[in-house]
Amino acid sequence: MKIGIVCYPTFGGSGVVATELGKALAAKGHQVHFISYSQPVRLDFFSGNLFYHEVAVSDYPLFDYQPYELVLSSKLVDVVKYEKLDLLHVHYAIPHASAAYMAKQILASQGINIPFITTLHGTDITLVGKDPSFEPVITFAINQSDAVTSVSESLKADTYANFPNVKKDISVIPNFICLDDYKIENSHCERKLYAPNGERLLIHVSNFRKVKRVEDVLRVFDKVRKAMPAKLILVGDGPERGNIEKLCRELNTCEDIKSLGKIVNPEQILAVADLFLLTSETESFGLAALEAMASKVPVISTNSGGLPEVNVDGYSGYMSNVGDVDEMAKNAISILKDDATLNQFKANAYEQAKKFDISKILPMYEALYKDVLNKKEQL
Ligand code: GMT
Repeated sequence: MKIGIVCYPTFGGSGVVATELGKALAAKGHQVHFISYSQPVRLDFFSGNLFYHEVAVSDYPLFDYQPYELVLSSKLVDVVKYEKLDLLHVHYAIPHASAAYMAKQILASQGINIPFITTLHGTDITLVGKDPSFEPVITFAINQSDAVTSVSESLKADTYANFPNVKKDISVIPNFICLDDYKIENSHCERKLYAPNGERLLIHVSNFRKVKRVEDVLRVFDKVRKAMPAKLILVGDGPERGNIEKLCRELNTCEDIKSLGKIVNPEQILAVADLFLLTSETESFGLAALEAMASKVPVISTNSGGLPEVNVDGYSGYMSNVGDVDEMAKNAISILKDDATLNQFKANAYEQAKKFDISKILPMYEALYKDVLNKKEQL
C-alpha cells in the first residue's frame, strides 16, 4: 500500500506513535510518506520506501497567523496525486482531519477518490477539542473520516461524551512500543552517573505541560527521598519548567534532581531507572508509561483517562487519584523498599508491556487500511 501519514513532528506522543507506525509499515514493505511542517523527531533514517514531504509555511506579512491548515491541504493534494497514494492516515484531529477532508474534496473534483483515517490521540479531544470554538469542525471532520480510531476505550468514551454529534464508529487501536528497541541491558556505569551511591532512581518523562502536574512528581519524590536515598531524573521540557525549578528550590530537592531536557530516544535513560512517575490530570493512554514498562520500569501513575488500560494496579505499578501524592509516595516506597519486590514489579511491568508490542498492534492498522480500501473499491 502507499500510505500518507500526517502528524505533528514534535516530542508529543501522537507524533511518536505516527512515526513509529510509519517506520514499521515501511519495514513490512508498504510505501510510507510523512507529511508535516518539519521532519518528525523520531524519523531518524530513510529507506527506499520511507519519504518525508515538508509543508512549507510562508511568511506573508498580511497574516498574523499563518493558515497552516490550507497549506497542508494543498500539500496533501499534491502528494496524493503525484505519489499516487492509496490512503491518508492523519494523527491528531486538529487541524489534520479537517485538512484531509479539504484535500479529499479537492481531489474528488479531479476524479481522485482518497480515503482518510483519523486517529484521535487525547488532547485533541479532552483539552483542545473541548474548546467550543473547535466543536463543529472536529465533529464534522470525524464524521467525514472514512475510519476513526482512538488510542484507548477511555478516549473513545470521551469523544462521544464531549462531541455529542459524533456519529462515526470509533475503533480502539491501542498505542504500542517496539520491544526490540528496549533490549538495552542496565549499564552500571551510566546508572552511577545519576545514582553514585546506589540510591533508588526515579524518573519522569513529559512535555512539562500543566496537564502533567509535574509539581506532583516533585512532591512524591520529596516524600520518597525522606524514606530512603533516592534521586530523580526529569526528561523533557515545556511551559511548566520554570515553576518546577521554583518548587524544587522550595522543597530543597534540587541537588537530588537532574533535568536532562528533551531526549529523542528515552530508552537509554529509562534502562537505568527503578521507578517511573506519571502524575497527570488526564492521559488518554500514557505512552510514556508504556515506554517505561518496556524498559522494565514499574509505574506510579494517576488512574485518570486511559491509564488503567495500560498500568495494572498492584502488578506493573500502582495507580492513585489525581493529586493524591501521599498515596503515590506510599506506593512508590512499597515498591522500592527491597530488591526482591522491586525486581518482581520490574518483571511484571515488562510482561504488561509485551501486550502492546508492535507485532500485535500493526496488524490491526493493516486490517483497517484494507477494510477502508475494500469499501473504496465497492463505490
Ligand atoms: O500530551 C502529550 O504528551 C502529547 C499528546 C499528543 O497527542 O501528542 O499525547 C496524547 O497522545 C499520546 C499518544 O497517543 C498519549 O499517549 C497521551 O496520553 C496523550 N496525552 C494526553 O491525553 C494528555
